[in-house]
Amino acid sequence: MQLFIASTSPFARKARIVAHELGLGDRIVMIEVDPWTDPRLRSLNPLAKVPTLIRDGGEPLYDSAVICDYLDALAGRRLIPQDGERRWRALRLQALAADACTAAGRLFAGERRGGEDPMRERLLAAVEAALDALEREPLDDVAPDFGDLCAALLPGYCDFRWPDRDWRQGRPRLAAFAAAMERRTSFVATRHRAPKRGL
Ligand SMILES: N[C@@H](CCC(=O)N[C@@H](CS)C(=O)NCC(=O)O)C(=O)O
Repeated sequence: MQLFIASTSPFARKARIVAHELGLGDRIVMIEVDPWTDPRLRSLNPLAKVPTLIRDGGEPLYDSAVICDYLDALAGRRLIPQDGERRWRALRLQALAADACTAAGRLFAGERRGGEDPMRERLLAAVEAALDALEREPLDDVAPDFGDLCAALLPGYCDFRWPDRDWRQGRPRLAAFAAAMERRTSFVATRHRAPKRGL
């Protein structure tokens, strides 16, 4: 299988972390691209977004949550709880972290462009409220499921985009959780970084 990724993308990082946690890393070739310019991506995924998973003998899969669901099924259902309240918790945390990362990405892009961003206050409110919600959430850094893994993506992405902004202030439980998660092999191996030269 091939996974089209970008090193700056929290959605690609989610799929990579899940592959790693499931022990599927060796079966997936990572292809780092710039989704805005890569000539192959739109023919594989009409949205031209990362992550996109090319399966052996199947339609490409896209949207990080769908890719994670597929990988979890391939590995024998180990990370996404299949029923009960734990399932809704995991899917809710996935949705919270994904949309908050989308808001954070738009916020960052607006700051980089400069000038007035009419959406700034709303995006900032979404990121701050999501971090507050994660502070209140009982999160598991010992035997994390899909929801816990996703929850750790937002603090990691904030650290990458705004290394000088202290989201930890007033959020000691989330800070401790994020620190523990960033020590996991799957998180160390997928840490955000600037794109490779030429991308
Ligand atoms: N809902 C998608 C979001 C993926 C996404 O927005 N990826 C960004 C990188 S962080 C991208 O590829 N952007 C290129 C574009 O929007 O054209 C997912 O979860 O996979």
